[in-house]
Amino acid sequence: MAHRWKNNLTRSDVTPHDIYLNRRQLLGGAAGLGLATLAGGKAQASELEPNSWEEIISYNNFYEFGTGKGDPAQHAHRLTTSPWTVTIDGMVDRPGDYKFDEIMAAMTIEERIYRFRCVEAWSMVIPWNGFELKDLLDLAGVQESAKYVAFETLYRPEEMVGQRFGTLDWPYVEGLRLDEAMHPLTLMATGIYGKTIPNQNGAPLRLVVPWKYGFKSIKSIVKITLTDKQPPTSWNKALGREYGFYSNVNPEVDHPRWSQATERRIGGGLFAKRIPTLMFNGYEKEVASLYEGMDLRRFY
Ligand SMILES: Nc1nc2c(c(=O)[nH]1)N[C@H]1C(S)=C(S)[C@@H](COP(=O)(O)O)O[C@H]1N2
Ligand SMILES: [Mo]
Repeated sequence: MAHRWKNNLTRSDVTPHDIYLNRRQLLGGAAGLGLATLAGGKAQASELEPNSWEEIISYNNFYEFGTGKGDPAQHAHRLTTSPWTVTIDGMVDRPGDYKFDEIMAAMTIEERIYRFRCVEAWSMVIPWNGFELKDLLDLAGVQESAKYVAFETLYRPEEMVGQRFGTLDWPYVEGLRLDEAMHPLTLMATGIYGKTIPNQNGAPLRLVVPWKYGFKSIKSIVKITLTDKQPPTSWNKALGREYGFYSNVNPEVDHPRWSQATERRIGGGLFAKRIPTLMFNGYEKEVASLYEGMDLRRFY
Protein backbone atom coordinates (compact mmCIF):
# COMPACT_ATOMS: atom_id res chain seq x y z
CA MET A 1 0.00 0.00 0.00
CA ALA A 2 1.46 3.36 -0.90
CA HIS A 3 0.45 5.90 1.68
CA ARG A 4 1.62 9.42 1.72
CA TRP A 5 2.22 10.06 5.39
CA LYS A 6 2.18 13.49 6.92
CA ASN A 7 5.34 13.76 8.90
CA ASN A 8 4.54 15.97 11.81
CA LEU A 9 5.12 13.85 14.87
CA THR A 10 5.65 16.14 17.81
CA ARG A 11 6.33 14.01 20.83
CA SER A 12 7.67 17.05 22.61
CA ASP A 13 4.04 18.13 23.06
CA VAL A 14 3.91 15.53 25.79
CA THR A 15 3.92 17.11 29.20
CA PRO A 16 6.39 15.45 31.58
CA HIS A 17 5.05 13.18 34.23
CA ASP A 18 6.65 15.03 37.12
CA ILE A 19 4.70 18.23 36.45
CA TYR A 20 1.62 16.34 37.57
CA LEU A 21 3.33 14.74 40.51
CA ASN A 22 4.38 18.18 41.66
CA ARG A 23 0.92 19.59 41.17
CA ARG A 24 -0.52 16.75 43.18
CA GLN A 25 1.89 17.36 46.00
CA LEU A 26 1.12 21.08 45.90
CA LEU A 27 -2.57 20.38 46.19
CA GLY A 28 -1.63 18.79 49.45
CA GLY A 29 -3.99 17.82 52.22
CA ALA A 30 -7.28 18.87 50.69
CA ALA A 31 -7.20 16.21 47.97
CA GLY A 32 -5.74 13.61 50.29
CA LEU A 33 -8.50 14.14 52.82
CA GLY A 34 -11.12 13.92 50.14
CA LEU A 35 -12.14 17.55 50.52
CA ALA A 36 -11.65 18.27 46.85
CA THR A 37 -15.37 18.67 46.35
CA LEU A 38 -15.72 21.89 48.36
CA ALA A 39 -17.98 24.37 46.64
CA GLY A 40 -16.69 27.25 44.59
CA GLY A 41 -13.26 28.04 43.23
CA LYS A 42 -11.42 25.26 44.95
CA ALA A 43 -13.63 22.59 43.43
CA GLN A 44 -13.13 24.21 40.02
CA ALA A 45 -9.36 24.15 40.42
CA SER A 46 -9.13 20.53 41.51
CA GLU A 47 -11.85 19.25 39.24
CA LEU A 48 -9.43 18.50 36.40
CA GLU A 49 -6.65 17.26 38.64
CA PRO A 50 -5.50 14.01 37.03
CA ASN A 51 -5.81 10.74 38.89
CA SER A 52 -2.54 9.05 39.78
CA TRP A 53 -0.82 6.67 37.36
CA GLU A 54 -1.41 3.89 39.87
CA GLU A 55 -5.16 4.57 40.05
CA ILE A 56 -5.50 4.73 36.27
CA ILE A 57 -3.69 1.43 35.64
CA SER A 58 -5.13 -0.63 38.49
CA TYR A 59 -8.88 0.10 38.42
CA ASN A 60 -10.11 -0.90 34.97
CA ASN A 61 -12.94 -2.28 32.90
CA PHE A 62 -11.63 -4.56 30.15
CA TYR A 63 -13.81 -7.66 30.13
CA GLU A 64 -11.45 -9.43 27.71
CA PHE A 65 -9.31 -9.95 30.82
CA GLY A 66 -12.09 -10.59 33.35
CA THR A 67 -14.91 -8.65 34.95
CA GLY A 68 -13.17 -7.61 38.19
CA LYS A 69 -11.67 -4.14 38.39
CA GLY A 70 -8.26 -5.67 39.17
CA ASP A 71 -8.42 -8.41 36.52
CA PRO A 72 -7.08 -6.34 33.61
CA ALA A 73 -4.01 -5.24 35.60
CA GLN A 74 -3.40 -8.85 36.58
CA HIS A 75 -3.88 -10.53 33.19
CA ALA A 76 -3.25 -7.98 30.44
CA HIS A 77 0.53 -8.51 30.45
CA ARG A 78 -0.16 -11.61 28.34
CA LEU A 79 -1.31 -9.49 25.42
CA THR A 80 1.27 -8.93 22.68
CA THR A 81 0.76 -5.57 21.01
CA SER A 82 3.61 -5.65 18.52
CA PRO A 83 3.30 -6.09 15.62
CA TRP A 84 -0.16 -4.50 15.42
CA THR A 85 -2.23 -3.54 12.42
CA VAL A 86 -5.49 -1.67 12.17
CA THR A 87 -7.68 -2.63 9.25
CA ILE A 88 -9.55 0.38 7.92
CA ASP A 89 -12.24 -0.57 5.45
CA GLY A 90 -15.73 0.14 4.18
CA MET A 91 -16.53 3.54 2.71
CA VAL A 92 -12.98 4.88 2.43
CA ASP A 93 -10.78 5.80 -0.54
CA ARG A 94 -7.73 4.01 0.84
CA PRO A 95 -8.81 0.79 2.60
CA GLY A 96 -6.12 -1.48 3.94
CA ASP A 97 -4.13 -2.83 6.84
CA TYR A 98 -2.41 0.10 8.50
CA LYS A 99 0.64 -0.79 10.56
CA PHE A 100 0.56 0.76 14.02
CA ASP A 101 4.10 2.13 13.59
CA GLU A 102 3.12 3.78 10.31
CA ILE A 103 0.08 5.35 11.92
CA MET A 104 2.23 6.72 14.74
CA ALA A 105 4.75 8.14 12.29
CA ALA A 106 1.96 10.01 10.52
CA MET A 107 0.13 11.40 13.54
CA THR A 108 0.67 14.34 15.83
CA ILE A 109 0.76 13.10 19.41
CA GLU A 110 -0.62 15.56 21.91
CA GLU A 111 -1.77 15.51 25.50
CA ARG A 112 -5.47 15.76 26.44
CA ILE A 113 -6.56 15.83 30.06
CA TYR A 114 -10.13 14.54 30.01
CA ARG A 115 -12.76 13.61 32.54
CA PHE A 116 -13.63 9.94 32.17
CA ARG A 117 -17.07 8.84 33.41
CA CYS A 118 -18.06 5.17 33.52
CA VAL A 119 -21.74 4.30 33.22
CA GLU A 120 -21.30 2.60 36.64
CA ALA A 121 -21.12 6.11 38.17
CA TRP A 122 -17.42 6.29 38.98
CA SER A 123 -15.02 8.68 37.29
CA MET A 124 -11.40 9.67 36.90
CA VAL A 125 -9.41 12.41 35.22
CA ILE A 126 -6.90 10.96 32.78
CA PRO A 127 -4.01 12.71 30.99
CA TRP A 128 -4.10 10.89 27.67
CA ASN A 129 -1.60 11.13 24.86
CA GLY A 130 -2.85 10.47 21.40
CA PHE A 131 -4.11 11.91 18.15
CA GLU A 132 -7.48 13.00 16.85
CA LEU A 133 -9.46 10.16 15.29
CA LYS A 134 -10.28 12.60 12.48
CA ASP A 135 -6.63 12.64 11.39
CA LEU A 136 -6.60 8.86 11.02
CA LEU A 137 -9.92 8.87 9.15
CA ASP A 138 -8.59 11.60 6.87
CA LEU A 139 -5.60 9.39 6.13
CA ALA A 140 -7.96 6.66 4.93
CA GLY A 141 -10.17 9.15 3.06
CA VAL A 142 -13.78 8.98 4.24
CA GLN A 143 -16.24 8.77 1.36
CA GLU A 144 -19.34 10.93 0.98
CA SER A 145 -21.68 7.98 1.61
CA ALA A 146 -20.28 7.16 5.09
CA LYS A 147 -22.50 8.06 8.07
CA TYR A 148 -21.09 5.94 10.91
CA VAL A 149 -17.82 4.47 12.13
CA ALA A 150 -17.67 0.94 13.54
CA PHE A 151 -14.80 -0.22 15.76
CA GLU A 152 -13.65 -3.69 16.74
CA THR A 153 -11.32 -4.94 19.50
CA LEU A 154 -8.81 -7.74 19.00
CA TYR A 155 -10.16 -11.28 19.40
CA ARG A 156 -7.35 -13.48 20.73
CA PRO A 157 -8.55 -15.78 23.51
CA GLU A 158 -5.06 -17.32 23.88
CA GLU A 159 -3.92 -13.99 25.32
CA MET A 160 -7.20 -12.41 26.40
CA VAL A 161 -8.28 -14.84 29.06
CA GLY A 162 -11.72 -13.27 29.59
CA GLN A 163 -12.63 -14.12 26.01
CA ARG A 164 -12.79 -17.79 27.03
CA PHE A 165 -16.05 -16.92 28.77
CA GLY A 166 -19.25 -15.77 27.15
CA THR A 167 -19.48 -12.60 29.23
CA LEU A 168 -19.99 -10.55 26.09
CA ASP A 169 -20.34 -11.53 22.46
CA TRP A 170 -16.70 -11.25 21.29
CA PRO A 171 -15.11 -9.34 19.73
CA TYR A 172 -16.11 -6.17 21.59
CA VAL A 173 -17.58 -3.72 19.08
CA GLU A 174 -18.51 -0.06 19.29
CA GLY A 175 -19.65 2.71 17.00
CA LEU A 176 -20.01 6.43 16.55
CA ARG A 177 -21.94 8.66 14.22
CA LEU A 178 -19.52 10.17 11.70
CA ASP A 179 -19.86 13.70 13.12
CA GLU A 180 -19.05 12.36 16.61
CA ALA A 181 -16.04 10.51 15.21
CA MET A 182 -14.77 13.63 13.42
CA HIS A 183 -15.24 15.87 16.47
CA PRO A 184 -11.95 17.41 17.66
CA LEU A 185 -12.46 16.04 21.20
CA THR A 186 -12.56 12.45 19.91
CA LEU A 187 -9.17 10.94 20.54
CA MET A 188 -7.25 7.79 19.70
CA ALA A 189 -5.14 7.32 22.81
CA THR A 190 -1.71 5.73 22.63
CA GLY A 191 -0.30 6.93 25.94
CA ILE A 192 -1.04 8.08 29.49
CA TYR A 193 1.17 10.47 31.47
CA GLY A 194 3.58 10.59 28.53
CA LYS A 195 4.22 6.84 28.67
CA THR A 196 3.05 4.11 26.29
CA ILE A 197 -0.51 3.16 27.16
CA PRO A 198 -0.54 0.07 29.40
CA ASN A 199 -2.23 -3.06 28.08
CA GLN A 200 -5.00 -2.86 30.68
CA ASN A 201 -5.94 0.60 29.36
CA GLY A 202 -6.25 -0.62 25.77
CA ALA A 203 -2.82 -0.84 24.16
CA PRO A 204 -1.65 -0.05 21.64
CA LEU A 205 -4.49 2.25 20.66
CA ARG A 206 -7.98 2.84 22.01
CA LEU A 207 -10.77 5.30 21.46
CA VAL A 208 -11.54 8.07 23.97
CA VAL A 209 -14.86 9.91 23.64
CA PRO A 210 -14.91 12.06 26.78
CA TRP A 211 -18.57 13.15 26.65
CA LYS A 212 -19.87 9.57 26.48
CA TYR A 213 -19.96 6.79 29.05
CA GLY A 214 -16.69 4.89 29.24
CA PHE A 215 -17.89 1.77 27.46
CA LYS A 216 -18.00 3.71 24.18
CA SER A 217 -14.22 4.18 24.47
CA ILE A 218 -13.30 0.81 22.95
CA LYS A 219 -9.84 -0.60 23.63
CA SER A 220 -7.13 -2.40 21.62
CA ILE A 221 -8.69 -1.60 18.26
CA VAL A 222 -7.90 -3.78 15.24
CA LYS A 223 -10.61 -2.68 12.83
CA ILE A 224 -12.34 0.53 11.83
CA THR A 225 -15.15 0.37 9.27
CA LEU A 226 -16.89 3.31 7.62
CA THR A 227 -20.51 2.48 6.94
CA ASP A 228 -23.87 4.06 6.15
CA LYS A 229 -25.74 2.03 8.80
CA GLN A 230 -25.71 2.46 12.57
CA PRO A 231 -23.35 -0.32 13.72
CA PRO A 232 -24.16 -2.77 16.53
CA THR A 233 -22.43 -2.09 19.87
CA SER A 234 -21.46 -4.69 22.48
CA TRP A 235 -23.36 -3.37 25.49
CA ASN A 236 -26.42 -2.57 23.44
CA LYS A 237 -26.45 -6.13 22.12
CA ALA A 238 -26.03 -7.50 25.65
CA LEU A 239 -28.56 -5.27 27.47
CA GLY A 240 -30.27 -3.00 24.98
CA ARG A 241 -32.75 -1.52 27.45
CA GLU A 242 -29.91 -0.25 29.64
CA TYR A 243 -27.26 0.76 27.11
CA GLY A 244 -28.09 2.69 23.98
CA PHE A 245 -26.05 3.60 20.93
CA TYR A 246 -25.52 7.23 21.99
CA SER A 247 -24.66 6.79 25.68
CA ASN A 248 -23.95 10.45 26.22
CA VAL A 249 -23.18 11.30 29.85
CA ASN A 250 -26.40 12.84 31.14
CA PRO A 251 -27.19 13.46 34.82
CA GLU A 252 -30.89 13.82 33.95
CA VAL A 253 -31.35 10.43 32.35
CA ASP A 254 -30.90 7.67 34.92
CA HIS A 255 -29.78 4.15 34.24
CA PRO A 256 -32.79 1.85 34.81
CA ARG A 257 -31.07 0.50 37.94
CA TRP A 258 -29.24 3.53 39.39
CA SER A 259 -29.05 7.30 39.32
CA GLN A 260 -26.65 9.06 36.97
CA ALA A 261 -26.95 12.40 38.81
CA THR A 262 -23.72 11.99 40.78
CA GLU A 263 -20.48 10.07 40.56
CA ARG A 264 -17.68 8.77 42.76
CA ARG A 265 -14.29 10.17 41.78
CA ILE A 266 -11.75 7.36 42.14
CA GLY A 267 -9.04 8.26 44.63
CA GLY A 268 -11.16 10.80 46.44
CA GLY A 269 -10.59 9.06 49.73
CA LEU A 270 -12.85 7.26 52.13
CA PHE A 271 -14.89 10.31 53.11
CA ALA A 272 -15.09 11.96 49.71
CA LYS A 273 -18.51 13.26 48.79
CA ARG A 274 -20.00 12.14 45.51
CA ILE A 275 -19.66 14.87 42.93
CA PRO A 276 -22.38 16.05 40.57
CA THR A 277 -22.26 14.54 37.11
CA LEU A 278 -22.03 17.19 34.42
CA MET A 279 -24.11 17.30 31.25
CA PHE A 280 -22.08 15.66 28.48
CA ASN A 281 -19.48 15.05 31.21
CA GLY A 282 -18.58 18.75 31.21
CA TYR A 283 -18.18 19.04 27.43
CA GLU A 284 -21.63 20.50 26.77
CA LYS A 285 -20.29 23.67 25.18
CA GLU A 286 -18.27 21.63 22.70
CA VAL A 287 -20.75 18.89 21.78
CA ALA A 288 -24.35 19.88 22.59
CA SER A 289 -24.87 21.13 19.02
CA LEU A 290 -24.34 17.58 17.71
CA TYR A 291 -27.61 16.57 19.37
CA GLU A 292 -29.75 19.62 18.72
CA GLY A 293 -33.41 18.70 18.46
CA MET A 294 -32.83 15.12 19.62
CA ASP A 295 -34.78 13.66 22.53
CA LEU A 296 -31.90 12.50 24.74
CA ARG A 297 -34.20 10.21 26.72
CA ARG A 298 -35.21 8.37 23.62
CA PHE A 299 -31.72 8.35 22.11
CA TYR A 300 -29.95 7.25 25.30
N1 LIG B 1 -12.60 -3.87 24.31
C1 LIG B 1 -13.08 -3.31 25.42
N2 LIG B 1 -13.11 -1.96 25.52
C2 LIG B 1 -13.60 -1.38 26.65
C3 LIG B 1 -14.14 -2.16 27.70
C4 LIG B 1 -14.10 -3.59 27.55
O1 LIG B 1 -14.53 -4.37 28.43
N3 LIG B 1 -13.56 -4.12 26.41
N4 LIG B 1 -14.67 -1.55 28.82
C5 LIG B 1 -15.16 -0.18 28.65
C6 LIG B 1 -15.55 0.46 29.89
S1 LIG B 1 -17.01 -0.04 30.59
C7 LIG B 1 -14.83 1.47 30.45
S2 LIG B 1 -15.40 2.31 31.81
C8 LIG B 1 -13.51 1.85 29.90
C9 LIG B 1 -12.46 1.76 30.99
O2 LIG B 1 -11.25 2.29 30.55
P1 LIG B 1 -10.00 2.31 31.53
O3 LIG B 1 -9.85 0.95 32.11
O4 LIG B 1 -8.83 2.71 30.69
O5 LIG B 1 -10.31 3.34 32.59
O6 LIG B 1 -13.10 1.02 28.81
C10 LIG B 1 -14.14 0.68 27.91
N5 LIG B 1 -13.59 -0.02 26.76
MO1 LIG C 1 -17.61 1.62 31.97
